Amino acid sequence: MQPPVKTIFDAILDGQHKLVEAKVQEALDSGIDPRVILHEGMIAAMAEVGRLFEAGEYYVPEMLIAARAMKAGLAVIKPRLALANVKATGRVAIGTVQGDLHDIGKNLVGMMLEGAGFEILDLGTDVPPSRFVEAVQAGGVDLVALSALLTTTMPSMKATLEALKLAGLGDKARVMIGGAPITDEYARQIGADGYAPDASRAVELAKTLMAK
Ligand code: B1M
Repeated sequence: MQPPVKTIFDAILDGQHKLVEAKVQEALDSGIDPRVILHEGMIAAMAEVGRLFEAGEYYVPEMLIAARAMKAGLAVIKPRLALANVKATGRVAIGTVQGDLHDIGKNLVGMMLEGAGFEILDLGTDVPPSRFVEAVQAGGVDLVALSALLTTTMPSMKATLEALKLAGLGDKARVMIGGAPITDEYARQIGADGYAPDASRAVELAKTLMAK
């Protein structure tokens, strides 16, 4: 790992949000590819936080301050992920499903979609199925994007799909899903229109679904 990227990785692990902000800016200014900073420095650090949590070395407070540091870095890198003057290719209602408070992956997917020209309606975290239904009912939503990070909240995705169908909106908007515990097989099982394992592939998937 290049030294500036390693500094960002370490600063996220330590939860030093001000340092992360400064170091991400410095790395961008020095010409390091934003994708390298994002994947090798920032996303890798969050995976390490998860490993330390599982190993009993980190607890929820450490996860929280690491998440705050990650978000500080994402805010700096966001303009570099977004392309200027791209014509909107569709409107996406995105949210983390009911019971789930993890929003970093969802935010990253939202940012990348925005960068690809999609208009984003961010419904936040812990979003009940009824809120997705309302968003589609209000009109103008082409895609519904559901994120879940907990195995225990995966069923909220199924509940959201069912609620959309029950409201007669099954054909109004396509539904894509993702998040660490989600698989292609699960997407098929619950009848989602597609699954993407990461933010870049979420953009590809969104474009494919829009073209259908
Ligand atoms: Co939590 N947490 N957490 N956590 N947390 C995980 C998810 C966990 C895997 C950690 C572990 O044990 N190793 C574990 C889940 C285990 C499981 O279900 N199998 C876990 C747990 C157990 C919990 C609590 C239950 C802990 C507790 O209270 N005892 C609790 C639950 C709270 C709740 O949601 N109700 C909890 C709480 C928290 C914090 C609040 C402290 C914090 C979240 C802060 C925040 O998000 N604002 C937190 C964090 C930070 C994590 C880890 C460490 C990091 C998550 C993250 O941000 N990753 C995580 C461990 C891990 O993931 N290895 C963990 C970085 C992010 C860029 O990746 O979100 O995976 P990710 O998103 C990726 C892809 O998944 C994909 O693209 C993104 C970019 O490439 N993607 C999509 C995501 N959504 C998508 C949607 C798409 C397409 C792709 O289309 C729509």
